[in-house]
Amino acid sequence: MNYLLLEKSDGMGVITINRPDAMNAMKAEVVSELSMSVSDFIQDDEVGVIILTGSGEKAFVAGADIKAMQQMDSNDALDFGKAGQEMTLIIENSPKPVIAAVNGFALGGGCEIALACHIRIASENAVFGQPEVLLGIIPGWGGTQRLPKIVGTGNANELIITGNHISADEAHRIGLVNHVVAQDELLDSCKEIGKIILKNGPKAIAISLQCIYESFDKSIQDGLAVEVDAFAKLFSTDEAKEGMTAFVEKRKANFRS
Ligand code: CO8
Repeated sequence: MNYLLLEKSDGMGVITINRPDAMNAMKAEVVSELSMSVSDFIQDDEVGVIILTGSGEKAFVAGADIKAMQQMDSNDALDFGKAGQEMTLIIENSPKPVIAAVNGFALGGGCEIALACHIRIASENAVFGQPEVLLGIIPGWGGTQRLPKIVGTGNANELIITGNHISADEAHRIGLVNHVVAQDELLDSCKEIGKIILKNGPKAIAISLQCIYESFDKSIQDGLAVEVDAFAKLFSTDEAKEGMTAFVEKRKANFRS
């Protein structure tokens, strides 16, 4: 990998986007490396939780690479847009939770990558925004679709059509991030959440995420049908047997021996 740092320990895979001179901006190669690395961690039995962050202390990802986009025509933009959307779908559909450790600017495509993650933790200096309209373009990696679902239509409208930056605290207030922590505690905070998740049943985690995801485009009746079906199927897994037996036997469940 030329633009990513990869690290694996204690059941967690950490991906660091590493283009600090360009505020970790995403050019096509970075998009394809990120898609590949998330996919690899999804396949890796030693990894149960994925953490995604940016290198340095200033930026998570300051967006798609504007210098590369300046050279693109509509066909190039379509390819770049689709590759970035595919990357966000790989993250969002990961059966292993992906936690965004947002350590600075998360602008444009950077904010959209964070939106695709299952949990977002921000450092106090983090800054969020969808400033595409300042460039005469719009969010292209899911911002218009995921942001309103996470922060509500009014907040999404304002962020996208003003292009304003917001602080980590404001992002927390509108529900864009789960927690705000000191910058030097960011990775440890994400790993603490990761450790809690790793104690739980991996199939139950994956299926919970899938049911939540499916709620986006289903009526309440259809969504409940998906949920109860998944709920029932879990009863035939070793995981559910272990979890419920452990409770009855007053011991901790061991899901990942
Ligand atoms: N692309 C390319 N280079 C960047 C980017 C970027 N997005 N952001 C920062 N850089 C570069 C700067 O050009 C600069 O490089 P150099 O030293 O060679 O001039 C270096 O990083 C440091 O940046 P600054 O000097 O600007 O640092 P500041 O601390 O003054 O400012 C900011 C930091 C606020 C992050 C500022 O750099 C900025 O506003 N960056 C652009 C943010 C932005 O507009 N992002 C949205 C981009 S559009 C997008 O993401 C669309 C996603 C969907 C794509 C769909 C494809 C079709």
